[in-house]
Amino acid sequence: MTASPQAPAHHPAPHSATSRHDWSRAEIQALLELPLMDLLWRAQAVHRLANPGYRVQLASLLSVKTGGCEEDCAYCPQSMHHSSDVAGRPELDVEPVLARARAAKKAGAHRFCMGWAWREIRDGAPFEAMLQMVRGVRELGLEACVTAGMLTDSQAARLADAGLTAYNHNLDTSPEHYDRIISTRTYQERLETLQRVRRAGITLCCGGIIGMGEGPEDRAGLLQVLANLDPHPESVPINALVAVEGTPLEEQPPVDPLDLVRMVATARILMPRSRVRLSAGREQLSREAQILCLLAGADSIFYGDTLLTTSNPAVDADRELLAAAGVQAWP
Ligand code: SAM
Ligand code: DTB
Ligand code: SF4
Repeated sequence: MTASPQAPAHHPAPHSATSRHDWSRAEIQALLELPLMDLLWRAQAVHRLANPGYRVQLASLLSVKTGGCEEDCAYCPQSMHHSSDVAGRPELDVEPVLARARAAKKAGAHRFCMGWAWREIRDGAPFEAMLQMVRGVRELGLEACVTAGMLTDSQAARLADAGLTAYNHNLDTSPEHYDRIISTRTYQERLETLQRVRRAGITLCCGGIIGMGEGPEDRAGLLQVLANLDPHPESVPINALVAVEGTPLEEQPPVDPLDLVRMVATARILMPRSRVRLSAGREQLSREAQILCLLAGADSIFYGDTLLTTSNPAVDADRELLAAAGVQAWP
């Protein structure tokens, strides 16, 4: 199966929410800094047109290959450069991964995301296993997403043929702040990986993290690069840093939940038809702050007790959250 080169955006085109790809950084920073009530109002106007039911997609996440990664991403507990590295966990085989996918489907997930702590995909047995996992997840009727670092054109084509729905590769922060976070891979390399994924006809999941010591102009800068991609990434994960002990960012102060609300709302305005995924950091948010994020236009969450190596709210708590907000899981 080959994915269509022009994969449809998540939401149908609303009449008045046209997609732009020429946002200036100043315009975006002005949105981020609007009085909160005005920002929420604008985000809701866009969101209600694109997703009138405020439906939320549930995505389940599993780390297939954990730790021992060659990159030095300052936020990441899986880098071999940090004392936090959770090395020595065996890589999961195809069957246990598919068992987890079946369980996720039974629990109500709609997308199954699989992570590999790699700098890049290499050809060989682990890649063949990845393709089998993708085929198996698709056969269950779930969307399949992979995040595994950089890849070649031919690897992207083989993933597309296996039926991969989305490839996650984040820009993480602004081009200017990036060098303070990662030294082993350039921003340009990230953009090239995104282009390869697009060329293969796989949808893009691409976003970033707040709470890494960046300024307001960096948050606007990240959103500017994302919003000026044409087409927009179909899925935009917005993460709040989970400050893990043993990483260089372990002492970063927690993000103000309202800053996360502002990021989500601005992403929603800039990318009306994309799925905005409220990702890492939800455990640090109150129920009410999470509901504000849903109101601001987040329409997806990671669902399940763990992210890759850190914890996530319990499934029951998330069911209660959606019920309290009066929104339904998607579809
Ligand atoms: N190795 C692959 C890569 O970097 O492309 C895939 C896995 S990586 C863990 C996926 C994304 O998770 C990162 O790009 C980053 O945005 C996010 N992430 C990792 N650690 C995080 C943390 N401690 N807090 C918030 N987000 C995090
Ligand atoms: C994304 O942007 N966030 C997810 C997913 N894509 C792969 C990962 C969050 C990881 C949080 C830290 C951890 O659990 O290791
Ligand atoms: Fe490796 Fe990905 Fe973690 Fe960076 S974010 S250290 S590439 S696993």
